[in-house]
Amino acid sequence: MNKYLDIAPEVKEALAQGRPVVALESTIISHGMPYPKNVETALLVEDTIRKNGAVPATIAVIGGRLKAGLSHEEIEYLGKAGRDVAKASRRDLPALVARGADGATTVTTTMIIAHMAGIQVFATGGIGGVHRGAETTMDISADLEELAQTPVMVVCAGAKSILDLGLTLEYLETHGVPVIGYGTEELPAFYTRKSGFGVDYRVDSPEELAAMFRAQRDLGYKGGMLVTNPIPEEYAMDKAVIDAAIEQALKESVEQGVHGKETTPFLLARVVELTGGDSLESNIKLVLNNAAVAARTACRLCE
Ligand code: PSU
Ligand code: MN
Repeated sequence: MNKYLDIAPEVKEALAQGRPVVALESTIISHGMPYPKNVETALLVEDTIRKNGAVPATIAVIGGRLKAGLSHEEIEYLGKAGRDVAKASRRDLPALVARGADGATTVTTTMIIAHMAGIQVFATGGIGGVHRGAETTMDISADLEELAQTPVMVVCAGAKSILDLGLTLEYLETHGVPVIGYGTEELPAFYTRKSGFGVDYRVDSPEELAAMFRAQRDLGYKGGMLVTNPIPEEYAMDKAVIDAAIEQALKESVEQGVHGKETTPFLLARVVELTGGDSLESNIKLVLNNAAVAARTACRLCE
């Protein structure tokens, strides 16, 4: 085991016994949602994983230790600290570890630490991708590169249209990452069920997802798999409302010169403010929906 890694006792025991475990990220807690909804959601997601037969392992960096499985107190701390906690991507782990610092893990670093711990399935809300205007800014999330090189299944609700979804799919294709639609042929766009872009394969059950992931491992691929699970119909947002909020947030980010790692948290927070919290409720529901699919798939993978 990596000398910087701490696996929570419950997670360690489940892994040793070959029982299902699902990883969860912490940037969604500290940078993706406001306090206290973020903490409530994080705990609710853990409950959902348990109700669906798996053990949750929320991942973060605390005091320079890579943590797979957090206590309620640690989740509360990350939620309360919010954007004061460093958003930790791949490039940040060496500094955080060396300095004994804290970090909220993105999809990228959650995949890295999950894989170190031996966890194969990870549930979140949305992934990072190719940003709109990337042809000049070169802002492409490290999440895509990680999906190309780390063997973890990431279950999400697609990507927000703060990104260029077409270019994000092109990037994933180039890097050999299978994009699966769960019960859909169309890539979901996070708040809405449709994006206008197709996925590579549609699957309709956790069994099928487990079979594809197993085949990917058996083929010796190094990378992971992206499962996109549409938000339940009743919680989906009106496309015109969410598109207008995203356009406004993007416009402000350009005007204010927001760039680098700040871009995504800025856009996420502005969209929540501009939609008066409706988008936050949708966000919570879709994460819970993804947690259930991830947990059921992790169960099938253990059979
Ligand atoms: N997109 C969302 N919600 C999120 C994120 C992205 O809809 O919470 C977070 C995730 O942690 C993701 C990270 O890994 O932002 C991507 O940041 P960047 O675009 O800077 O790579
Ligand atoms: Mn970026």
